[in-house]
Amino acid sequence: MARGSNLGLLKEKLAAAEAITVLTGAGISADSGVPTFRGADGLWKNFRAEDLATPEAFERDPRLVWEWYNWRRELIATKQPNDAHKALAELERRCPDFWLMTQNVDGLHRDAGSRKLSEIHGNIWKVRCTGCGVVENNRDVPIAILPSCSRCGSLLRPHIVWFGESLSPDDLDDCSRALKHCDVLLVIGTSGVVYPAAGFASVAKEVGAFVAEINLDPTPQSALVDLSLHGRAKDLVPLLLEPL
Ligand code: BV8
Ligand code: ZN
Repeated sequence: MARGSNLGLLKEKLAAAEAITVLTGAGISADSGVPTFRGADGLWKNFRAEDLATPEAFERDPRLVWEWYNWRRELIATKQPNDAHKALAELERRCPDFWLMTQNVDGLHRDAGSRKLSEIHGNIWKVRCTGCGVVENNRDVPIAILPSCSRCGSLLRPHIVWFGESLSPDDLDDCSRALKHCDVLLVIGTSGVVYPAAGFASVAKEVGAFVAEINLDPTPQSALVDLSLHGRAKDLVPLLLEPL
């Protein structure tokens, strides 16, 4: 089907939907200048996830891991939400039953005004104490390495879900609820390979939701979804808000 008719169909489905759920990945922030993970210039081309984004890596070399996060903090601090982030914040305002699940840790959805939001892999602007577990906002750029907890003195870590770690039970509950009762699931700018988020489209399909993907390229999820729109998120997502 041509893009025009696909776009029209998706707009009709959104207009008729009572509940809309959205899953985003690094592709939506690529248009703001934040690097993706698996693209040609993706972070995992130059860095090994095992060396930087696992609890074992942090135990082995917390300084190296913090240096990598400081580099990303410096980069993300200069970035702004783009038209796709803003359009999703507007969709939330228009749809009373809305939930946004993001794998991104950059905080740009919140900066754009989204509030009905699960940041399922955490947030780069939060730190967590490895001793007492307290979570605090921290926007220092760069953060002083090695940072320590003001309450108990233990080492602080990024409040980010690394490979091999479980997502928060509250986030999983919120996502499960949003997936199991939505009429439409939009999957935007994710390669769809990291679990559990990679399984979200199947959950929504099983309950009969209409599932649409917006991505530059086909993904492993493309065969499963009802409709794919190919292009930049910042160009396509705002079109969903235009009148039918
Ligand atoms: C867990 C944090 C239970 C770092 C991240 C074998 C089989 C199945 C599963 C597993 C397995 N082995 C291990 C697992 C589990 C593992 C997993 O899924 N591994 C995969 C890789 C095989 N998952 C976990 O460990 C998760 N926890 O399962 O808990 C458990 C516990 C113990 C043991 C087992 C299980 C935890 C996952 C947390 C991962 N944390 N990183 C950080 O950010 O600091 S993952 C990393 O990938 C990022 O967080 C990122 O958000 C996420 C997903 O990537 P994407 O967002 O999709 O980005 P990507 O670059 O891949 O794709 C970008 C897309 O955008 C592309 O499709 C591109 O075409 C598109 N695009 C680009 N530009 C645009 C665009 N689209 C539109 N417009 C554009 N302009
Ligand atoms: Zn502490």
